[in-house]
Amino acid sequence: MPAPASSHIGIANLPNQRHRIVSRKGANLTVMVVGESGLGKTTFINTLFTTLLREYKKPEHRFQKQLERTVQIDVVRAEIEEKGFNVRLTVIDTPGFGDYVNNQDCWVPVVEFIDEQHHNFMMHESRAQRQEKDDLRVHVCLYFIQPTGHTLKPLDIEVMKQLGSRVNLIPIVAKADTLTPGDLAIFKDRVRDCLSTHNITVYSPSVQSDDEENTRRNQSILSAMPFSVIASEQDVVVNGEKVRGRQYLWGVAEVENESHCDFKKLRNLLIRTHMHDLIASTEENHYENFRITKLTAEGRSDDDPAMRARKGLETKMKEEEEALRKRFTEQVRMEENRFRQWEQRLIAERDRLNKDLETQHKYVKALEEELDELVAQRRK
Ligand SMILES: Nc1nc2c(ncn2[C@@H]2O[C@H](COP(=O)(O)OP(=O)(O)OP(=O)(O)O)[C@@H](O)[C@H]2O)c(=O)[nH]1
Ligand SMILES: [Mg+2]
Repeated sequence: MPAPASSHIGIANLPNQRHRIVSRKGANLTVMVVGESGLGKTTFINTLFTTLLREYKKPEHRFQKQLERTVQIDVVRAEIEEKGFNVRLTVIDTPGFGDYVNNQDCWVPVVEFIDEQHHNFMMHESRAQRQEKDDLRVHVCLYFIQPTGHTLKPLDIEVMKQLGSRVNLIPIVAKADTLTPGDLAIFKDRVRDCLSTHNITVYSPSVQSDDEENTRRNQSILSAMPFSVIASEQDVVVNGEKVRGRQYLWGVAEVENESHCDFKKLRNLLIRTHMHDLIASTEENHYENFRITKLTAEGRSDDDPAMRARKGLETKMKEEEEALRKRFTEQVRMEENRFRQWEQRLIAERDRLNKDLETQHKYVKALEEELDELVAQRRK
């Protein structure tokens, strides 16, 4: 039986989060969904919002008879509030990969989006006058995996490598209702093995609770990774109760039933148990890594005078190089002009000589004719 939507959220349900975020302003959490096309990313977002907010209304453009492919990055927002504690939840839906002969670089726009948010925030931070800014730095990226029953595809491995080094990455087994419980457990094991073989960094929380009960619960949540999910836009009736699920001839696959999938565990992790850690680790690790890499690449490091001196030297060298390049180009241009004039003089000279030759030719021909005539007269 699903719990009432409002009971999931709230200050009372934030046991192991540091209290810094539990301010009057509340918290902003940005979640991104990524993965192959048709794995149920958009359906998952709608399911998440509907199970969080009883009154959730889908954005206008999402009302369609049938879900269409997501064709551009789409931002969906909702504010969850209880007892003065607000979670402003932003979910970024991305177009699915696939259907192309070459999917090699299909992840580039997603990675660019993540980097761009870090970049925008960095620019905003460095301004003297900072106004309230729409901060879309991604706190957690849910990567949807096709429930093939085998293992990860090379494309999944490549994309997750890129994502894992930038954001808190959580792998998700999509459409869990299409695998039997036994096959799902084997598939999860294979995915875990594959992730560790390829050194893919997945989210692992840095918080250690003093409370033994919380630590045990955290461990049990994380051991469910990769989380299996079932998403659905429909309510179905189970034992006279309306629940979110997918109706089959054999029965119902329930979204919020923990023996059917890990949707509830995942939602708890995102909104309740690990929200603060996701936000803090994005700030402290991922954003910081981005900032340092960016500044170092630009040859600037806040506290390194040697780096500053190197940057000055590099700028000077660049200026000198530019001046040299200009001088060289100018010289080449002048030489070219000189050569062209000389070439033109040569052509004129050649034409004059050709004309002379022609005149001489005609003169010789006339003399020959005259000679022939004289010889003929003599014979007569
Ligand atoms: N069996 C099953 N089908 C699902 C599940 N979630 C979504 N679907 C169906 O899968 C189809 C594709 O769902 P979408 O949500 O559009 O998939 P998407 O990942 O957003 O696809 P793109 O926008 O193309 O990337 C729809 O027909 C959904 O009803 C699920 O958990 N199980
Ligand atoms: Mg979609």
